[in-house]
Amino acid sequence: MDFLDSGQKFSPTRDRDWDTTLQFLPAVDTRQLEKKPGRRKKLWIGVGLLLSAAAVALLTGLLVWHYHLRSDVRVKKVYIGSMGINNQPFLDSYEDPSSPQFSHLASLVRQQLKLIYSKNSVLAKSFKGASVQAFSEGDSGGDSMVAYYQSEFDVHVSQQASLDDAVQSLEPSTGSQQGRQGRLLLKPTDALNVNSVVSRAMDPRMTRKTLFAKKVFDLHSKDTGVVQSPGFPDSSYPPNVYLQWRLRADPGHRVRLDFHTLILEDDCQKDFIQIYDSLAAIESRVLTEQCGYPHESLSFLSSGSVMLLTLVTSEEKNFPGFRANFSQIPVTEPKCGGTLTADRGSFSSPFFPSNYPPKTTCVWKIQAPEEKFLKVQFNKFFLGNNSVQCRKDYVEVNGQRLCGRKPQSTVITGPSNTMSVKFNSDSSYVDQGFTAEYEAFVPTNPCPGRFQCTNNLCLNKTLQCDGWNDCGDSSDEDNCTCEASQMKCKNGRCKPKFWECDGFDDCGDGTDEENCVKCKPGEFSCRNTRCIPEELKCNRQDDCSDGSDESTCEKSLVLQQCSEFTFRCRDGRCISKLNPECDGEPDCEDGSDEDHCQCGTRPYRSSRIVGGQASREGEWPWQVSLHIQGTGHVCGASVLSNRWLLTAAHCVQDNGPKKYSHADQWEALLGLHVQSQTSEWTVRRNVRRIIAHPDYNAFTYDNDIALMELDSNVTLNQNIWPICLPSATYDFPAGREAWITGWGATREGGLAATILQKAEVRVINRTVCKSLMGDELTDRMLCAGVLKGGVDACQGDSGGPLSVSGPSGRVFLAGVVSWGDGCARRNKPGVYTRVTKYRSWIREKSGV
Ligand code: 4AZ
Repeated sequence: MDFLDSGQKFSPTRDRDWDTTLQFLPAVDTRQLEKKPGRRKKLWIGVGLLLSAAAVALLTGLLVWHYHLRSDVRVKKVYIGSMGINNQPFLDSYEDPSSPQFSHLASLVRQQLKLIYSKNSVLAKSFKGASVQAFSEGDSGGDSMVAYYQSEFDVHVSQQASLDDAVQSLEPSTGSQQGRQGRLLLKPTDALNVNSVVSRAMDPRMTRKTLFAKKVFDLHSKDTGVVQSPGFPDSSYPPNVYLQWRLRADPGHRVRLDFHTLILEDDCQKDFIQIYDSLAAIESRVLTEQCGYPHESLSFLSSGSVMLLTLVTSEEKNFPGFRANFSQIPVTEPKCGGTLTADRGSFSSPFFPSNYPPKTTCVWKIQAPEEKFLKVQFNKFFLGNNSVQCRKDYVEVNGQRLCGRKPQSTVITGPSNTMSVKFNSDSSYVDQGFTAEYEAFVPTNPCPGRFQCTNNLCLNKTLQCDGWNDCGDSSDEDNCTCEASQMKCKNGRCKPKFWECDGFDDCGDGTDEENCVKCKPGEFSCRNTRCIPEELKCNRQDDCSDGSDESTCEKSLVLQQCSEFTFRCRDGRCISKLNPECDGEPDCEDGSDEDHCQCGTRPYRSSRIVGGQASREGEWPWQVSLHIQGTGHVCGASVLSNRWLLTAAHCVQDNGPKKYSHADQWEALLGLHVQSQTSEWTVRRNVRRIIAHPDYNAFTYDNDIALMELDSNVTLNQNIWPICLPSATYDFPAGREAWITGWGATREGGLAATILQKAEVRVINRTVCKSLMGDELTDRMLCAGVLKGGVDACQGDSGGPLSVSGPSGRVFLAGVVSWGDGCARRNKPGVYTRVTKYRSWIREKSGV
C-alpha cells in the first residue's frame, strides 16, 4: 500500500501504470522474420540508410522553412511588469478594481505604456494591449505608487529574442547603453511621472494550456489572517489551477507570511508556490519557490506593504497543500545594525530564524578597547545561492564579502579594535540569514584556555585528537600522538583501529583504507570476494557475476541474473547500481526504483555532535513515542506510513502483569518533541493491532521487530513524516554515519530525556562487532556506535530508528534499537535489528 494513496484526508492521484492487459500481436509468418545472411541483407541496409537520410533532409528543410521563411508564424508573448509613479498619492479606492478611481488611473497607465512602447520600433510594431491588475504605495511612501500590469505582444517567432531585448532596455540598468536609452523613454511627457519600469516574460509554467482555473484573492491584513489552499486540510488541492493571493499591509508596514503546513508534489515543474515582493508575478521579484515538503524556514517578509502568493498545480499527484498565517509589522522593526561596544556579544540578520526581507541593508560597527583585536564567528550562515563576486545577498566584514550557504562555522579576525559588518539583501530570493558572535581578544592569546583551529575557531581542548573533525578543517586532529587503540594515518591523524578497512576514508587521505583488499594490485575486488582485472570495471558487463563491478558507474546495467547485491525492479529485472532507490534518478526501465519515495525528508538539516544532544522540533518527523497507559513513555518507533509504525518486538512482550502485547494498552504519539508537552503538530493514536515477528527470540533478541497498526490514519504534517524503508539488498557499509534518536536514558541507569535526543554514530564492521559482542550477534543484527564510548542508545530508546541518509539526502531506516551491553561503554556498540532483512515481511504484513 502506498501511504499517500491510503490517506484518510487526502488522496493524490497516481501516475497511470501500463495497462497489463495489453498484448503485442504475434508475427504472421515467423519464418519471414528469420535472418538471411549475405548480400541481400547489406542491400536492404543500404536502401534503409538512404531513405533515412532523405527523410532527415526533408524534415530539416521543412523546419527551416517553417520557422525562418514562413511569414505567418507568430507567437503571443506576455510580460508582467510594474511601473513606479511619482507625484501620485495612493488612495484606498485603488485597492478596489471596480472603483472609478481605479479605472481612471488604469487607463492613464495603459496610455503611458503605449507611449513608452511607441518609442521602440520592435515594441511599437508588436504591442497588442495592456491590462492593469493592481496598485500599491510606492517604496518611498508619500506621493509615490506602483502600478502592476500585463502587456501582450504579437511577434514573428524569429523576433522573440529582439522583443525580450527591447522590453529589457526599458529598465534603467546602471551604466549600460540600453539603460541610458531606457531612461530617456521614461521622460514625463504625459500625466504620469514614471520613475521605473520592470517587466519580465511570464513563466511558461503559468501559461500551460491545461490551467483551466485562474483566480485572484485580495486580502488586506489589519491584524492577522489565514491563507490556505482550497480544500485544506480535508482534501488535496485541485488540479490544474493558477491561484494568486494578493496580500496588503497598511502604509509603513510589511507583510509577514508564516507557513504552518506546506506539502506539495515533489516536482516543481508540476506543482509549486511562489512568493513575490510585489503584487504581480514578476520573476525578478520572486522571494522563493517551493514544492514538495520543504526543508527551509517558511517565514517570509516583504520589503514594502505588499506580497503575492501563487499556487500552480498540475493534473496528477495532488497533495494536502498549505496553510499560512499572514500579519503586518511596522517597517521600522526590528532595527538592524548599530554600534556594539561590549567585549563580546551576538547579532543576527533581521528576523532570524525567519527569512530576511529583500532590499535590506544593516551595518554593525564593533568597537573594542584599544589594546584588543576583534573576531566574529558566523555559526549559521544561509545567504541563498553563491552569486558571482557575492553581488546579490552578502555579508561584508571589513570589506571582505561572504555569501552562499556555509555548512560550518566561519571565523573572521580583524587586526584592529574596530570592525564593520554589513548585511545586504537584493530584491529577489531571500534565505534564513545568519547568526554571529563577536569577541575582543588579546592579540597574543586568541583562544584563552581553549584549542585554536587553523580556521581560528576556538574549541574545548577535550575535542583535540579524538578522531572527529571538530574544527571543520581537521586541524584539531593534526599532529596527535596516537593511543594504543588508534592507528596513525600518513597525514599524522589518529583514528580508532577499528575504523581501518571499513570502506570509509576516516583519515581523509585514504591511508586507513590502504592495503585492505585481498586482490592483487591492478585488480578490482568484487563484493562477492572475487578478483577481476581493474579495466573490466564499468565496461557494462557483469564480470563479478554480482553486478558490483558495475554498481558505482555512471549508468546502471540491467543484469542477466540477480544477486544479494543487486536491486530488483518491479518488473523482476535486476540492476547493478548500488542503493538506487529514491536517489532521484530512475534506474530501472520501469522506474520502480523511484516509486513510493515520499519519505525520509525533514524540515531541518542536522549538524555534527559529540555525545547526545537535544534535537530540534521536526528534525526527526518519523520518530514516535510509544506510551503505556498509566506509565508514560516506554519505547520508540518509526512512522512507515499514515497507518503503520515499526518498533522492536521486545517492546511488545508481556512482562508479568504488564500486558505489553495487548494493543489496547498502547498509545502512539506522533510529531512529539518534548514529553508531556504536545503541540499543534502532535497526533495521538490508539493501536489497533500489533504484529510481532513470529521468530522473535526473547533470549537472543533475534528478529527483534514488530509492526503496529494505528486505529485510524494520521494526516502527515511537517513533524510527522515516514522514513524510507531500504530494499533487501540496500547496503549500509561499515563506517557510514547514522543517527540514533529517542527519549531514553541519557546515561546507563539514568533518567529518561524530556526533549527528543539525537546522537551520531557509525555503522560498525560485522566481524569487528562479532569480536566485541560475541556469538549472540546474528546476521539479522547490525552494530552501530562510537567505540571509544560515550555515545549510544539506552533504555527507553528501544524500538526507535537508526537513521541513515541516502545519496540524495533521503533518510532510510537502517535499524531498530534493540540491545547492547549497558550503554555507551567503550568497545560496546549498540545492536540494532537489521531492517533490510525484513523488507518483504513488512510488505506482506502491512502493505507498506
Ligand atoms: C534498552 O534497555 C537498551 N546500548 C536499548 C539499547 C541499548 C541498551 C539498552 C544499547 O532498551
